[in-house]
Amino acid sequence: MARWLTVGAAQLGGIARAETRAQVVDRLLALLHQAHAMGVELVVYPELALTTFFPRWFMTDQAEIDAFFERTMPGPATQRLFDEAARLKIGFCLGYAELVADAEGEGGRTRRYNTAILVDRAGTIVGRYRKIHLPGHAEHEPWRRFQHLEKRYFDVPEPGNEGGFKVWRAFDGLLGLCICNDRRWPETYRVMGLQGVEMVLLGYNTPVHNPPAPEHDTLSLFHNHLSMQAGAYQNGTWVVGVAKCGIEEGCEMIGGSAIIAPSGEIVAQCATQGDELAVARCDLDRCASYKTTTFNFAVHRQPQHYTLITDRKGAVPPD
Ligand code: ING
Repeated sequence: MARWLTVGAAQLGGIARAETRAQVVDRLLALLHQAHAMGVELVVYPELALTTFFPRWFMTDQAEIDAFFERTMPGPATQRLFDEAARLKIGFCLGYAELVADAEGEGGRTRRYNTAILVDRAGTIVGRYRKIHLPGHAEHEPWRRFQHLEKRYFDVPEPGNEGGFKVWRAFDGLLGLCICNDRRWPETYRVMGLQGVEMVLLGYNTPVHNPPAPEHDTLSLFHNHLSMQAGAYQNGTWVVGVAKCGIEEGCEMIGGSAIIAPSGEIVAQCATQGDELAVARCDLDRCASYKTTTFNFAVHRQPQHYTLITDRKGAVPPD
């Protein structure tokens, strides 16, 4: 018995600041058509796939910042992506900057999220995730070769109906979403693992150079795969990680988009730094081999010994 899902990792090369949404959507559609030619049923696009990675710049004019955000999804620029995907009966995952006026559950305040959606093969949004682990910093730090101001431009969602690592029944399986820095934190996968996740979809924009820790730069691709492969294996789930990469406005970002099996093995990978589709036929039933044995959570976990994980934020060494 197998539950096959043919997945396409739709990697993007750099998006120039001046590139219009229409030009970007043309690139997304080109990858969608490649996917259709290969029998792909689900296409995964990167984080913030509609614009350049704008948190690399310090901006103070809110109108300039908000130009990078979407107020509706689908919106004027993305409607044709939804229409074509539905026509071809291909689902997709798309990362974008989401501006929510009078957000419910947020006391009516305007909120700005780093968001990803899951769209089914009929073109319906069946899942939405707002990035929880926002890396970087909130104030201008001119010592850096480039900024990483996600903590300035995005809000962390409140826990509740919209906030959190969720898993949805879709594509005849259990699919979850996360975004970029989330993939480095084991809690991300485990919270979804505790909901039975069979495939985690994520996009990332990861500079090769990390200003606070340049000694990590040569390991950036290794850390990328290490994090996703560990998350996959330790939770018996597929992981699809898709890069926005290459040189984007002078900033070099890693590629390495990969489709990873519940075994932790990379079964497909992009090999360029540009727009490229990597495809794999994924049997969702392969998750059971791990979820019912080594990582049978109900049998083996001992949460009474894990309380520090939720009770404590920063590390506190013994006296
Ligand atoms: N980007 C990076 C990421 O987590 C980063 C930020 C780079 C953190 C290198 C640590 C080291 O992949 C985003 N957008 O989260």
